[in-house]
Amino acid sequence: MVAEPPLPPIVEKTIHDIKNIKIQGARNVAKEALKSIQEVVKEYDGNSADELLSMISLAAFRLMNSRPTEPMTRELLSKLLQRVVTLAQQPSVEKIKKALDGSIDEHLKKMEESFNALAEVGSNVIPNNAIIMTYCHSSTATALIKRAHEKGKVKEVFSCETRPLYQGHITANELAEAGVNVKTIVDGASSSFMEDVDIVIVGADAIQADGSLINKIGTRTLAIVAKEYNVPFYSAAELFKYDAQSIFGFQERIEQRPPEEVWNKPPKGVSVLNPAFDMTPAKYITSYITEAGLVTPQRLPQVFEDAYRV
Ligand code: RUB
Repeated sequence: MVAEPPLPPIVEKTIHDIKNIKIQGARNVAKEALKSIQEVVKEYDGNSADELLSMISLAAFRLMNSRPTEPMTRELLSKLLQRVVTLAQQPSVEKIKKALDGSIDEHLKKMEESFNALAEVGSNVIPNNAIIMTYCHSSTATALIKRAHEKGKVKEVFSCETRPLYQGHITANELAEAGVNVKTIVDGASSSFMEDVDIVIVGADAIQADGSLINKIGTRTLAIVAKEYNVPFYSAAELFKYDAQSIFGFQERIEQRPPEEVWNKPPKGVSVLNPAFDMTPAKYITSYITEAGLVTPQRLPQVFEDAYRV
């Protein structure tokens, strides 16, 4: 087997942090992946256009595969790779660096704009004096809850702790720091509190062509419980969460994580399964909250196509 050339240390570190969930949430993964490539571009002090472009391509491919269930990272890095291809005939290293740096800045700026637009739409969806339930840590969901809080609309938030890695603690911390009244509950308690809840808001890792949502394991359970209690269930998702390959019948691959995260030393005869995500069918989702407004699961593929496949 031929050994792959080494990656720049910043890219190695970013991949390591993504795999270990130090960098978590689809949006942060995509953003940090882009930023690490930008740093490589900025720090390149060689004089070979070929060397620079192959280094960036390899880094992008490896980052894309750092976690399997991340279409936003795949989509944004693919766009960057398309830019790399257009620069292949460009002999000037400085011009390539400027073009890639500019292209990454542009992606990061667009991400920020859509994030803000989505937070505004989402804050309008939240009713006055709302009791909200959320799950895991989604920077998108927390952004819109914080925006609604600034408008004085949030009474309290139930934050499910989210086994096995407790990303719900990040959510609770972040919301408490913003002054939101937040209560942490164990995942199994969601149905005990659901009848008090006005609205459930979760994030999204991927949305498939049939409108289904892929998000942290346990999201589907929460959606089923919400339906039982007639509580609207929203997913806050930038359109880039849409898996454009799913229209061709490809199913998003669910990441399987190390069993030790669940039980470090299980007794003999016990095996541990640790899927990172699950799939919530479209019928449980009231609507996606996107930068283009509220989009029902059925309409999402078309809205994505209209926005990004010019
Ligand atoms: C995080 C998770 C989040 C989505 C959306 O899982 O499921 O809901 O990634 O996050 P993990 P965001 O902790 O395993 O990455 O809204 O920040 O993109």
